[in-house]
Amino acid sequence: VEASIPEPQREAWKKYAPKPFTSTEEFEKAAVSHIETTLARSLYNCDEFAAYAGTSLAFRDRLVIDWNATQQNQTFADQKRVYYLSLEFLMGRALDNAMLNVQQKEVATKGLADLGFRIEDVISQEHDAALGNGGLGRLAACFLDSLASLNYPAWGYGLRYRYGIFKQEIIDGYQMEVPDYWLDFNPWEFPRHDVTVDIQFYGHVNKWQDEDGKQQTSWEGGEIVEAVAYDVPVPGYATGTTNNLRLWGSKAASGEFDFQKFNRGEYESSVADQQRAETISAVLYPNDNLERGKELRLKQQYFWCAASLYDIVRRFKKTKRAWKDFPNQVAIQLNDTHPTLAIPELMRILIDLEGLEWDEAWQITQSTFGYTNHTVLPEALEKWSVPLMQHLLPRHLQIIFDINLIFLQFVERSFPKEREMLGRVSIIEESNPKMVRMAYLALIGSHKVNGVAELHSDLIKTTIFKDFVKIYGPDKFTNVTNGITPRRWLHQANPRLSELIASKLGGFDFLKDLTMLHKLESFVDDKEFRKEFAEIKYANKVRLAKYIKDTNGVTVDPKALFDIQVKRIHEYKRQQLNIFGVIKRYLDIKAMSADERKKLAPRVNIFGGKAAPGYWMAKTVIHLICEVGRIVNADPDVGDLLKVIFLEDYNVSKAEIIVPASDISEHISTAGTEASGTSNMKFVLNGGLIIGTCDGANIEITREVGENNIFLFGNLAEDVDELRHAHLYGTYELEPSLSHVFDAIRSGMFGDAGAFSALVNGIVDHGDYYLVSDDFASYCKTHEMIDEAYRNQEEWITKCITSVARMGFFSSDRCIDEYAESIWNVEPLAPKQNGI
Ligand code: NBG
Repeated sequence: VEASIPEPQREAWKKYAPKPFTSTEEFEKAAVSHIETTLARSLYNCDEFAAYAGTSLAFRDRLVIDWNATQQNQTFADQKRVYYLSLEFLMGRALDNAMLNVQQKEVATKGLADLGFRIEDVISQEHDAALGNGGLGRLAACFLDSLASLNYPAWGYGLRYRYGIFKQEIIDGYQMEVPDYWLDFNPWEFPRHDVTVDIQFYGHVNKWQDEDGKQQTSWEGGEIVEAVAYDVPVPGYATGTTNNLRLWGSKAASGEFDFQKFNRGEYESSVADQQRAETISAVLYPNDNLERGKELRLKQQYFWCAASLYDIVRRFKKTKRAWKDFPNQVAIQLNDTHPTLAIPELMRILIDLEGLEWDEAWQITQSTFGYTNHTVLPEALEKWSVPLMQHLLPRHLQIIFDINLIFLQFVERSFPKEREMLGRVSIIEESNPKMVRMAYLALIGSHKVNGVAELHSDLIKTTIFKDFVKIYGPDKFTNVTNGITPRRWLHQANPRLSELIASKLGGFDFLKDLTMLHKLESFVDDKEFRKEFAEIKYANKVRLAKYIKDTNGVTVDPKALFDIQVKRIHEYKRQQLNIFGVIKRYLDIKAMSADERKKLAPRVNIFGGKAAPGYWMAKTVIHLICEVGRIVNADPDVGDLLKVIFLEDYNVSKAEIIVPASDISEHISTAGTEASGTSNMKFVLNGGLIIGTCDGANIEITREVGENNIFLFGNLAEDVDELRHAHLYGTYELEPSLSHVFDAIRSGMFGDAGAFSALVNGIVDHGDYYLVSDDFASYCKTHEMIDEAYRNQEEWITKCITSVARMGFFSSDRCIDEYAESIWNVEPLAPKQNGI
C-alpha cells in the first residue's frame, strides 16, 4: 500500500496528527472549540442541542482516530474480512454508546457539568438512527457492536435511507404515521463523495462469440443511477478497533440535471431524473415480517447489492490475488433474503466482466456466501415476479435461470425416482406470473444456511427447506442462536445494575465475557446485594412511571407489578391475547367485593410498538388497547389495581428506558412463529422475568435460567397444525372465559363495538389462525401464578438475580464467535496501537 505523503514530510505529519482527549479539560476544550467554530455558536446561544452537537463532534474526532488506524491496520494485515449485508441497521443513538465504548463517559459528564449541562439532557437531544423495523435490524446493530468489540475485521453494508421507520403518533386512540426525517444534523456519518459506483437498471443482454470462439455476454443500455458511500464509524468496547458501516445513498448519475431542458425553462422536468434517482434510497419499507413485492423495493435491493459487491471486489483486486483466493479473503453474510441478488451479481461480475468459467465462478460464489433465515412465516418469504425481474435486471434473470437449470439437473441425477421434487425445489415457481423464490436462491448460492434459535433452525429443516436437507445433507444447515450486546442493553440502559455487578465481580470484564455473570449466583443470599438489586429495579420503575406521566398523563404506582409487551404489533406476536387477558382482569375486578379487591396485586400493563401502515388488523389491536386504557384508567372502582398504557413511538432509545423497568415482560407468539425474539433476552438480563410460549429463544432462555424462573404456557409448535385443523373442520368450542371478554367488547364497553368486530370474528368465525382461544385459559392461569409469585417478594428477587446470573449465553459476542468459527472462518485482528 502506497502512502500519499512522501517519506521526508511524514515527520511533520506525525507530529501534528490529532491525539484523543484524555482529561476533562481536554474534552471541554474540544467541545467548546467545536461549538464556537464548527457550529459558530457562542456562550450566549449554546442550548442543549448545541451542547449535544459539540460533544458529539468531540467524540467523533476521537472515533475517527481509532477508525483510521483500524482501517489501515486491516489493510496491511490483508486477512479475511466479513461483510454483513443488511437492508436494516437499527442503530439508535450513537453518542452515549461512543462515550461508553471508548470509556470516557465520566470525563464527558464532568466536562458538561463544568459547562452548565446535565449529560442526560444532552444525550437525549440525539435523533435515533432508525433504519430498521424491529428485531432483524436491531440484531444487525448488535452484531456490529460485537464484531468491533471482538476485533473482527468487518464491514456492514446497508442503505442510507433519508427517512427511517416512521414516527408513530397516537391520536384519539389511532396510530398516525409521520415521516422520520433524521438527517438535518448527523455528525456520525462521513459522506465519501469520491467513493461512487454507477448502478445499471433495465436495458438488454448481448451475446456473441469473440475471436477465440468463446461465448461472451454483456448487459447494455438502460439507465444508470449513482451510488455514493456514507461511512459510519462503529467503535468496539474497550478496544482500539473501530469498524465501518457503509451506507449507500442514491443520486442521478448524469451530472446535476438536464441543462438543456433547464435553459428552455422546463424547470420541473429537468429535475425529474434527479428526483427519480434519489427516490431509490429515500425511504425504508415499514413492514416487519411481510414482503409486498414492490418494484422500488427490488430496485433498492439491487442498487445496494451491486454497489456493495463492486466495493468488495475493488478492495480484493487491490491485493492482486488470483480469483480462487476470493473466498479466503471475503465472507459475505446475507441478512435474510433481502440481499440475495448479490449471488447472481457476483456471478455476473466473475463471468461477464472477469471472464471466468461458470464452474469456477460458481465455486467461488458458493464458498463466499452464508445465508441467515429469520422467519418461516409464508407471507414474509420473498418472491419476485419473473416479468418484473426480466424488465429491471435481464442479465440477472438469465443467470438465475442457469443456476436453476444446473441445480435441477443435479437433483434429477441424484433422485431419479422423485420427479415431483423438481417442481417443489425449483427456484422458479410455476405460477402466473412465474415467481423467483429468493430463499431457495439464497440457500443454493450459499455454503451455509442458519436459523436464529434452536427451534427455528429445526423448523426450517422440517418445513420450508425439507427437500434441501435431503439434497445437500444436514451439514449445510446450522443454528446460531441470536444474542444482544451487553454494552448497550445492560451497561448503557441500566448503569446502576452494571455498576452493582461490577462491584461484585471485580470490574467490568463481564461486559466482554458475559458468562462471568454466573458468579453472581453466589451473592443471591447476600442481603446488601439483594437490597440494592431491588432498589435499582424500583428506581428504574420510578423513571418509567415519570416518563408515562409526562407522555400519557396517567399516574402509575411504581410499586405495582409492571407488565410490559413492547415489539412490532403483529397478529402472530399476539398483543390481542394480552389485551383480552387485561379485559378479563378488568371484568374480574369489577365483579369483586371491596375486600377481595384489597387482596389483589396492583398491575400496570404497558404496551408499545408500531403497526405497518397498511396492516389494518394490527392497527385495530392498537385501537383496542387505547380504548381499554381510556375506560380502565378512569374507572374509580379500579383505582391503582389496574392501569393500561400504550406508549407512543416505541424505538431503540425508548427501549433503553422501558426494558430495565419490567417485572414481567410478554413474549407470547403462537408456538413456531417467532424465529427467536431478542427483547426477551434484554428484559431478563435487566432483572425482569418473562411470561412466554414455547417458541423461539424462550426455549433456550428456559434451559439456561431454569424452569422455575420463567412463566411458560400454551400449546407446543408440534401441535399447531392439528389445532388449526380442528378450528376449521372440527367441532371446536370457544374458551368460555374468552367468550365473556368478547361479550364485553360487543356490548360497547370499550367504545364502538363495530370497530373491533373483525378482530373478534377472526377468532370466533374464521379459524383463529393464531390460536388465541386455545391458549387463553393457560395464559390467564399463568398470570394468576405470576400474581401469586410476586406477592412473595423475597422469592421473586431470588428468581430475578438467578436469571441474570444465567444469561451469559445470550451475548451477541458468543453469537458472533459462532458465526466466525462455523460459517465465516475469520480470525480477529488485534488493533495495532491499543487505543485505550
Ligand atoms: C425476525 C424474527 C425475530 C428474530 C429477528 C432476528 C424478520 C424477518 N425476522 O423473531 O421475527 O428475533 O428476525 O433474528 O424480521
